[in-house]
Amino acid sequence: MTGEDGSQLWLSFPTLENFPQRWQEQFASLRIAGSSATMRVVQAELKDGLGRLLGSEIALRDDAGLIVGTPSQSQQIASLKWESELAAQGSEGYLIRWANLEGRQRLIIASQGETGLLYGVFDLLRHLQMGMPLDSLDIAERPRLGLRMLNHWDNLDGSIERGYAGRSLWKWEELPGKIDPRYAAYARACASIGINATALNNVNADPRILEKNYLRKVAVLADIFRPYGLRVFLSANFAAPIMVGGLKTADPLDQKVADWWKHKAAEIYELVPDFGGWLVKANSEGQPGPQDYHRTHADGANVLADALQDHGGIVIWRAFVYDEKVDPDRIKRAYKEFKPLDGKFRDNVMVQVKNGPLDFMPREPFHPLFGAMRKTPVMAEVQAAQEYTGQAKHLVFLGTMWKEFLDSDTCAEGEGSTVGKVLEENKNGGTEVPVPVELTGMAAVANTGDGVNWCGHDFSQANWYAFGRLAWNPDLPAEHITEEWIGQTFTCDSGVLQTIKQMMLSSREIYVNYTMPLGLHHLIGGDHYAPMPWNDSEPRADWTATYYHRASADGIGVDRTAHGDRATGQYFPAVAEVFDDVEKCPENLILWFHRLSWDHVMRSGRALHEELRARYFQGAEAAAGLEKTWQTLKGKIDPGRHAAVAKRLAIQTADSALWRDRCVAYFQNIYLRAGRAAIGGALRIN
Ligand code: GCW
Repeated sequence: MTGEDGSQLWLSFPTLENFPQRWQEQFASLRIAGSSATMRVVQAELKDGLGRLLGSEIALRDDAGLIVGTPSQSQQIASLKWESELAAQGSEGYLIRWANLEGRQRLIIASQGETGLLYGVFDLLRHLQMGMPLDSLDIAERPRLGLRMLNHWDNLDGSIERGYAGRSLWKWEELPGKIDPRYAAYARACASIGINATALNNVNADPRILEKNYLRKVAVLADIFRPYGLRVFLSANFAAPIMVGGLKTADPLDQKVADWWKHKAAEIYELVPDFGGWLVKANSEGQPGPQDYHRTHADGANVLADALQDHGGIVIWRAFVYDEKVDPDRIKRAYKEFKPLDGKFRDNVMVQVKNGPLDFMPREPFHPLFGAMRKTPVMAEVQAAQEYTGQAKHLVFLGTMWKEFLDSDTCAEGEGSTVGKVLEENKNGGTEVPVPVELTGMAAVANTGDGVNWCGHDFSQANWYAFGRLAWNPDLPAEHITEEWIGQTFTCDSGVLQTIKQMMLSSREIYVNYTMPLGLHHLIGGDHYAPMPWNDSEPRADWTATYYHRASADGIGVDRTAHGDRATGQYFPAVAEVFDDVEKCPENLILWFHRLSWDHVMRSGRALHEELRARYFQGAEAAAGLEKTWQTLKGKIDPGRHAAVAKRLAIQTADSALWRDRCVAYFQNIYLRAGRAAIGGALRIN
């Protein structure tokens, strides 16, 4: 029971009980080759982490039981001749193995790169803490995706768009002079789960971030993050050449504009030599973009990419667009705009696509652009910030949702082309890309803030954690991730761990049930938190709720099948066929793709209107169940965090009941009106 205020995240390393003496001796001494900034971090983390786990001081000795290094730094490691295996793991991957060196069994952490060593260190610490077997330790790990990135929607004034955990971690007004200890703590937390990139500012970008005085502040953060293998990206406002550059246009085909971006890139690289590149939201929700000049998204991305090319930077261009002119159905628009641009982007452009075609709903089908962009590297964007999933007031573990997404079969190349696999393929079709990262990746909208426990809800930390682990390996089971997180965050006591694990694993489905079951979506209003299924007046139709559910006397849902607006046709045929067929379509997405009558018989045998009602009741009851279950853990979790979580669970119980009552009343009212109309009709016929 440690980390009472949650500030230590999953990194509190409480002393291991009953740790066998022979292991105690094995890990009591350490030898680390190299003295770079990263190696200093490697050493500090091992000394500190092991020291806490073992409850004793760790000595640095030549004849140590644990040896850490790259073959180029350490003769001992070079002598093992693991080069080809290390090459296979890459500079961020590592081996952890036993080896007999100079007459003694030693545990080795080896990598080609120093960041790989750091990742190996955190893996070993996790292993020890989880009480995993040590005799047979033989780990070969490498990240499956090149970019494992957080996107902060943090504004320069310290506020956070869709932030639910306090104000921004970045104290722009204090930088570059004053350094908050949280900066290094943040980089460390990211490194502990393999996150290697961070975009510091909101995609609704204030162009001033590109001005010299801000770049100097950015450079300080980049310097702090670098030893942890964390590279900085910035969100760029497409109209920056006008807004901070004094030009009259931001037309991407204008030479002066191209030159402006080139100069800007050069200026940034002088301050931040390993700058990652620009993340861009363009022609979306009022943001400027190339279409303002009748140019395409590719034209826009390419002018920025050209500016970064010589420096090894990349452009991450978001596909979150939904121009009303493109299609009456919002969910079809991004595909229609981006699919024709496949092959038209520079080699150092990645297109970033949200997991679903709408907007981070509690459940969506995967976005049809996954698997469809054959010649463009596509990066996935998920949202750790719980904008539509309870805003850090509700316990919703998103690992299961992201697994569902990553495991979805796109059928792009026959069965088994899951989103995870599609993300892993390096799509730069044979061309040698002169960028320092593999152009594959996944980003999460960050859920961090400056509150004590970083994420608002103690359980929201698990979403940050799960994102890092899944971006490292999309095949990791959600169960495994929850065990790791609980074990490191709360306790390895198996009874408590299993109880919390069940709460976490069921939480997303519970949330779906009491908010938007059966494929319903966007039943919200302004703040995206409270239920508002009746919401029919917003500045845009596609911001209302009624635009999506279309509930009326004759039924509910939108027909997006081949008989309807043909959204299903954006998927590969094998997938489209399933979604099209009301019998085969997964019931949890049925009202996403189908319009059904209220009497439609569901798989349970119940009529749709009954099923809907039952789901809402089930969901709210299960939410109350989470609260009750947590009460059984009183005394087994430290009191501070137990009370904090209990408080939020009480809010969740109350708000889930509100969701249930409002939605059931609203839909029932429409259904009952339908019933009355039917009776009325029948009477008339008679
Ligand atoms: O989910 C929506 C949010 C906006 C956000 C936008 C986006 C940053 O409501 O706040 O803007 O998505 O992803 O660009």
